[in-house]
Amino acid sequence: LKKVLSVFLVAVLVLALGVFSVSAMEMKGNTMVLKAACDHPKGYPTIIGLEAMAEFLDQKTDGRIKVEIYPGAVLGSEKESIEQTQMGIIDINRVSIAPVTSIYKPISVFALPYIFRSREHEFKVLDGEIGEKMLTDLAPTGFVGLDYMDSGARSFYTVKKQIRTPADVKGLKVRVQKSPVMIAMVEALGGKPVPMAFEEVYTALQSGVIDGAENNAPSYESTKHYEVAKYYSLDGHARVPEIVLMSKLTWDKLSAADKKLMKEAGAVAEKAEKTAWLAREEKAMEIVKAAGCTIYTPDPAPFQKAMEPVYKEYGSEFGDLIKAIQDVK
Ligand code: BDP
Repeated sequence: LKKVLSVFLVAVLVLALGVFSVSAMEMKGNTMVLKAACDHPKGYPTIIGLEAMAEFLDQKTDGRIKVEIYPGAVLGSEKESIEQTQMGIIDINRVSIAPVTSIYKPISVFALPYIFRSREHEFKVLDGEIGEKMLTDLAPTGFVGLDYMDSGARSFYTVKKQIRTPADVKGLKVRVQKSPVMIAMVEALGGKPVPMAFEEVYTALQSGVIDGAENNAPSYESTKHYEVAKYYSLDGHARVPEIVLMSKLTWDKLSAADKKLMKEAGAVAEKAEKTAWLAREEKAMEIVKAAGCTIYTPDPAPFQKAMEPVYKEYGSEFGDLIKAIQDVK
């Protein structure tokens, strides 16, 4: 009976998926309307990137392809929005690659602590062969990657005391993205990782549910987390890139010419975002300093050393890929 039941359940699921997998892509006459999600507010670099993409497509197609941008996680928190993109409910989604790691494990290599030596190294890898291959390798999981975006480096911020060495992380409840590699990173430092949606972090810091979190300066600033967690330590433990995903269900409906255009639009978005990023990083640091936050730049070496268990874990599966990234000069 159990077997019959499970076969029945699978059948229902398959049917349900078939019904709900209608893509969000909407045709209004000859106009194709694509829904694009992002969890940042208007004015944030990632939104500027998506706007550049929308404008490029509008111009190149004389208004035949329109991208409607939904900022501020209005279509759902990042992890859930990624699942909606898989199902074709969202056409385009700008997300951090951290939560994508739980759907497509190999992409974890880009979220490994200190995997990239610098911004230059990061984008040499991402815009080169390794990064391009990853964008298309995602396809069986339901996405096509259009491009990457800059997200600087993530660092810890805390409510009560400054983190100066890995020992200071010990025992702290640190919010992380919903991503196994980010969980492993905090565990390696002896902290207690608390996976949580981005939108919930402010209240969690304020109420003491967590002792700290980690992010780049523009996110630390735009979310106002700096108001409740005043100690920012620039350990720069991970340069986790952003990625622009397109639902494979939407992608498959595009003509070959439109697919090509979409990839070009991805490159346009990446370029616009990267320019906006550098300016925003500087501005964010000015704002948090002016607000009285204590900024400390620790020696990254002991942090990097403490991450060895993470490399041991991921190295057993993705050792070749990790080496290939490190070998990019
Ligand atoms: C920001 C990313 C955003 C993530 C957020 C987070 O741009 O996509 O949702 O971090 O920590 O840097 O969840």
